Amino acid sequence: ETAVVVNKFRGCLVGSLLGDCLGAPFENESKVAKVVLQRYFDKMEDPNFKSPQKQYTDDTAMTKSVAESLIQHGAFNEKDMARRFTTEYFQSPRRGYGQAVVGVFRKWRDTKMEDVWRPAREQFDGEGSAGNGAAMRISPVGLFCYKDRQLLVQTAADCSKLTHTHRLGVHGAILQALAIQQCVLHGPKESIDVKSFSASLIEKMSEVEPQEEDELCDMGDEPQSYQLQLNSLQKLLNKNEANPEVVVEALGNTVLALYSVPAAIYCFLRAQRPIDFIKTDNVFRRVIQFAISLGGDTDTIASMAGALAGAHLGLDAINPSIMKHCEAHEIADSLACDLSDVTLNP
Ligand code: R7I
Ligand code: MG
Ligand code: MG
Ligand code: MG
Repeated sequence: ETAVVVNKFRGCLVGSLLGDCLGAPFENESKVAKVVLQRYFDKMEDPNFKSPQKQYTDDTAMTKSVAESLIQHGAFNEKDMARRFTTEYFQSPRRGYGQAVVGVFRKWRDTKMEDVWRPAREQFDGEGSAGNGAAMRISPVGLFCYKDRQLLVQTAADCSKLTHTHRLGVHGAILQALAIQQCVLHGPKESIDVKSFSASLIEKMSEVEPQEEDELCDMGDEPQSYQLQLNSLQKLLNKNEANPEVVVEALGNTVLALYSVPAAIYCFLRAQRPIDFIKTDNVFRRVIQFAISLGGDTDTIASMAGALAGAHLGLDAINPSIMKHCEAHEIADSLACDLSDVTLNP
């Protein structure tokens, strides 16, 4: 029981790292050629293939900070987490951070974090960022809070609001954390019932999203934005859709959380079954290869999808040759072990 959960934590953080590292070279390509991608993954799986390691990006840099902070304090600590984001950014600024979020790091540095929440609220003329930067780093929260949904929703919201206060940025992170939780609670060997998995997310998001039109923000905001996206996701599942263009048309593939978190969850769910243009029996590989095939924000969509696949299947399901091609895979694994320790033995 404990061993299973530890394996899932490790699969989740390593899976998130691999999606980021392997997806990063394709970021912002509007279309990724299926043949190129098949060959890329075949090479990565070949134990004799040598190449420089793929570097991780901001997605992993920030995920590491979230994990380290939770491990250190055994709880969410806003100032500590903000300090880690800032230190990490100024040590290694060229990891492909979003254009606006670096403004938050600078304000934290310049104001000595007098009010840790304020810089994020000031983003985009006071609207707050709706980018996927909160969702991309949320898997340690989904793991750490997996036993308590209320705590999970609250912690995901707090963690998001350090940099992203737009409702859609926050809710995207909550949705991804809820999906991580469902993967941890699900038996590793049992196949996922994709309909009940998505129905359960819709049900939970109905408790998170407002019921009525109060003050709506822009960027695709509606009272039940994520529930609407999840309804589209279910329609695609019913059609067993695997054509990247159709998936992108329905769910999006951009840097906005609303148009990338549901896409990542779709990739995870659809790739439980074979996909004709992806030749592999390895489900983890199929998930991230499918995610990258969508193009657009490939590192982030593959990272979020990879975190879900790893949290479902566990570390054992990830090909070690692929892992070795990714920078800092040992660090992700060791953080996952430490995080499982503070989570299971509080
Ligand atoms: O969300 P964020 O941390 O960026 C994460 C993305 C991932 O793909 C990473 O891999 C990395 O490449 O960046 O950073 P933000 O700067 O907060 O948001 C990202 C982008 O989303 C912004 O630069 C804007 O283009 C867009 N965006 C918005 N545009 C208009 N109005 C986010 N919020 C808004 C908004 O409210
Ligand atoms: Mg990135
Ligand atoms: Mg980018
Ligand atoms: Mg990205």
